[in-house]
Amino acid sequence: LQLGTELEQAMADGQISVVFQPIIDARTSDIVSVETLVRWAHPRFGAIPPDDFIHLAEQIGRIGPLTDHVLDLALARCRRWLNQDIALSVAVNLSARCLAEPDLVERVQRALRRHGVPGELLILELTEGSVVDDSVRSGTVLTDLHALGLRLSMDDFGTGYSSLSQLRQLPIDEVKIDKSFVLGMSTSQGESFIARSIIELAHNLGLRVVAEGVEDELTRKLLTEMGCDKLQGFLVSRPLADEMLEKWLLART
Ligand code: G
Ligand code: G
Ligand code: MN
Ligand code: NA
Repeated sequence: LQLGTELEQAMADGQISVVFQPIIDARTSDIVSVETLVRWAHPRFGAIPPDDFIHLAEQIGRIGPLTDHVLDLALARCRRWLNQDIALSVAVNLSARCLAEPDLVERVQRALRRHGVPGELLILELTEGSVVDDSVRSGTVLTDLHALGLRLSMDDFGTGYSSLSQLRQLPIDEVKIDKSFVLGMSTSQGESFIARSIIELAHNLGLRVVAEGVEDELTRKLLTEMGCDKLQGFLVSRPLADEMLEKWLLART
């Protein structure tokens, strides 16, 4: 919990940064978006993994400010790409807690305006756990976010409790097949079958599908044949710091 109290100062000091992992169109291999992943370079403890401090931020009620900070960094970059005529969508992860914050929609709207980024270029990644919550499902937060023009993506799909029929009732645009299934695809028929089923069902519901954790060529080939729309994983690229992403983009065009 000591760390938690340092979080605010860490944001002010620039210890909290983001990296971007490219996501490509499965058919054309064009880059279509990047996922923003937060990093904490602690002066004494070194790199602290997000899995550790995000949980902490939630516990001490500071996930809101952290999310705003990440959104701010992501949209600032997005604006700079726009200035260079690169219309790249940027995805930001939202923890379940964020959806319960009454001012979330307003904060997202203000952030888009502040950076002059159209909502169409923002993707918010939600976890399955957050949308099975009754208050989220019965409330208007997802519809209100969607009304800003942004897209909603269901992260880690297949590991939680949501069903595709629930997804149909919510304004969700795409699902991300959890990497635990994708990682096993080249060696296990069972995993491949799960991926195929998710893609078929999602397409029948009019949703796009992203596969994350694509690490090898065989998996890429299988997913593309299954009609998966977008691919993300170490085969395409690791998460990259801003300067490296620009080099990566240049090298591909
Ligand atoms: O690279 P990776 O170790 O970044 O991410 C580990 C986990 O942390 C993933 O589940 C990812 O979704 C989550 N994560 C990364 N960045 C953020 C963020 O900005 N907000 C939230 N809520 N989760 C994040
Ligand atoms: O939960 P979320 O999907 O937001 O987490 C993204 C996480 O997945 C990050 O920690 C990122 O570094 C990791 N990741 C991205 N691509 C790959 C991959 O190809 N293989 C593995 N093992 N992890 C990946
Ligand atoms: Mn994610
Ligand atoms: Na995921």
